[in-house]
Amino acid sequence: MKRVFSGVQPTGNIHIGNYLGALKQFVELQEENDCIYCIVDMHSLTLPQDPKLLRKNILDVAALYLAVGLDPENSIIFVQSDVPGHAELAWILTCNSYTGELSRMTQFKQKSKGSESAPTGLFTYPILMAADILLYDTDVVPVGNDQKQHIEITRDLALRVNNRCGETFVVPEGRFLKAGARIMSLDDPTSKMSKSAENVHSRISLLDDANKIKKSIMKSTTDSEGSIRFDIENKPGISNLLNIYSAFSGMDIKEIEKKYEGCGYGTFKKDLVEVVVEAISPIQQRFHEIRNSSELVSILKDGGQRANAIAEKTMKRVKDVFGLGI
Ligand code: AQP
Repeated sequence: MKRVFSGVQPTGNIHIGNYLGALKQFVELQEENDCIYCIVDMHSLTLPQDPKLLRKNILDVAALYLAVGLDPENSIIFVQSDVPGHAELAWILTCNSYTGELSRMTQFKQKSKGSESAPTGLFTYPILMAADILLYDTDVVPVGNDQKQHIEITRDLALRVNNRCGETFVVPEGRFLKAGARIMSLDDPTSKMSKSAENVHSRISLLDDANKIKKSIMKSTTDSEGSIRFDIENKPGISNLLNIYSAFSGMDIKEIEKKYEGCGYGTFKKDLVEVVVEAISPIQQRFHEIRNSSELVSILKDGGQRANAIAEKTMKRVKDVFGLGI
């Protein structure tokens, strides 16, 4: 049985990219693995947060975890800041990382936009993510394709410490979905769909109602060619919509191209609205039931205790290796 770890930031607007790139895989993996799923609230502090909204968003992500099908009997579901080992290990890893390797992270470059006043936490984000993963002796990390670089730096850090100090960490592997692994923005299909983009029609949030979904899909950027075929280079908008259609319907891209041969973009988009709404309605229904139940907080508390028990063992080992404490 393999140890699986992953997390989602409670920054609101969880979208279909987060679902297809991450949450859906979480559910698939829980039957045959020892899974730990975290709500990474400390990561969200890399950009300013409203404290009240952050609390609400933490519970929203927890309810979404359960609504998509995570089973707290099977998987450990918890909030990152409930386990002190994440911050402790992050500092030890920080001291074993290089500023050069962190400077190469594309997510940092994109989010900091070259500004000197970008928060330092944005720069060291990959180290906290490495700590999250290494703290639980993780074998497999299911994430979206956008996280490839961060998984690489986690592996580099684990190998570096193992080489310097002897076997300390399990070296994890990323698990990236092939089809539709990277869902792109609906208004700019050359950048990834994101929670923080200003335009609400650039994404489909998992909690959007049918009207909003319809508006966003119908408005989505395509091209003037008018034929429905997959071609990322020349037709990134239609290719992204085909990816979304395929991921939610289970149909092959080729099959979908055939089905819509000779049809206009309007017909295809209307059908896509139906496919998406049908797929996410049951998740929304479960979300609303769970979000208001008293069980939610006890599931997170229990998960925090179970996660802490594992983390404390790792931290004891790591502190011994580095000669920390007495
Ligand atoms: N567009 C995407 N396509 C596929 N997977 C995606 N993920 C994010 N965006 C896409 C995957 O979702 C998981 C959780 O993401 P996160 O909460 O850790 O943060 P993120 O990657 O920073 O997500 P966003 O949505 O892009 O938020 P902002 O706008 O705040 O940056 C990860 O596994 C990620 O790969």
